[in-house]
Amino acid sequence: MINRRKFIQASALGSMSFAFNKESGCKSKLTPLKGKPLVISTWDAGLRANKAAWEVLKNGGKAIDAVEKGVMVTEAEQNCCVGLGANPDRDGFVTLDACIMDENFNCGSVAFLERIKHPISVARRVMEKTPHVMLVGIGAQQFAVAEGFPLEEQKLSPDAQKSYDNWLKNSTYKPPAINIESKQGHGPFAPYKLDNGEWNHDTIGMVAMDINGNLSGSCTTSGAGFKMRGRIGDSPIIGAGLFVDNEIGACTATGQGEDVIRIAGSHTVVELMRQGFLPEEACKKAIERIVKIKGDKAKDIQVAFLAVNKRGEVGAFAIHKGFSYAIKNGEKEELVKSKSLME
Ligand code: SD4
Repeated sequence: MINRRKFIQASALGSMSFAFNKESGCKSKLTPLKGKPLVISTWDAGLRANKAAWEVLKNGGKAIDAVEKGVMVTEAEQNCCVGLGANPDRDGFVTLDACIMDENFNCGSVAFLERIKHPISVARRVMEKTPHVMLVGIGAQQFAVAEGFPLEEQKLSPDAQKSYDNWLKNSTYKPPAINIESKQGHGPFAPYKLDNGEWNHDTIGMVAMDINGNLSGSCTTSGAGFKMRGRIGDSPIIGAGLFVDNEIGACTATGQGEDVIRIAGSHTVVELMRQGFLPEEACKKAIERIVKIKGDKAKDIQVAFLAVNKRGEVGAFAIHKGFSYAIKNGEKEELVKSKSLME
């Protein structure tokens, strides 16, 4: 346990790019990792998204460009995951949420956006071309169209149609049990295998560090399948689904958005890293906080955090097993199974 005096010391020093090292008991500088870009992202689809991000990073490009280009790959796949081919809400409409944040606390977000293929790019335009952080619904769509994004016809992917038809048989509205591997099935709030053998998930969160050691992040989702119309999760909410503090680190979240919002999840993880916790420890502490709040109900929900600190150390933690993340840097490209509190 970090004591009060040390805690205050750590917080104060944190703002000067120092952090208290809990393990060694001495303060250490969080030296930016320069010259060694890296990208991490949630779930299996992150492997392909990372490749696109890497094309930007390896050529000395900026992290903000990498995280946009990276998740655009997943948005474009349209196979019942993220993007227009995803599971619809319970009224049959696909509604999309996304946000993006750079190394200078600039951020942009869209939510409840319909018929636009790349919500992440609209979020970036909100960041760069408006005085606002967040646009939603029809206003977000109007802005996108004014910015030249084509208005697509909604057409569910075959997987999403199958999934929705199946759900309509009972139309049970039961939000819990998002993304828990042991509750697989072709139903709401549960992942299932796509024809290519990959697990379907409706969100990708990505964080990258570029050659200059600068951090940025992105997060894009169709949200929970068969959600109430108008429901928005954590993914477009800065501080919940994504947070970047370029002096300390960055974090993204996936899983049951309501419970990520409740604790301002990604911001919490970054603040824990500021106190000196390593990324995995910080993610674990945030997960423990959610589990404490949820009590018995924690067995029905999945939440996972994925974080990187300014030194380029990466860590993740989930409530349940089954969460994996993709990592790519100059040396490796792999899918890593996250640790979890529950089996
Ligand atoms: C949400 N956090 O809308 C998203 C869902 C998610 O993998 O992450 N699914 O609550």
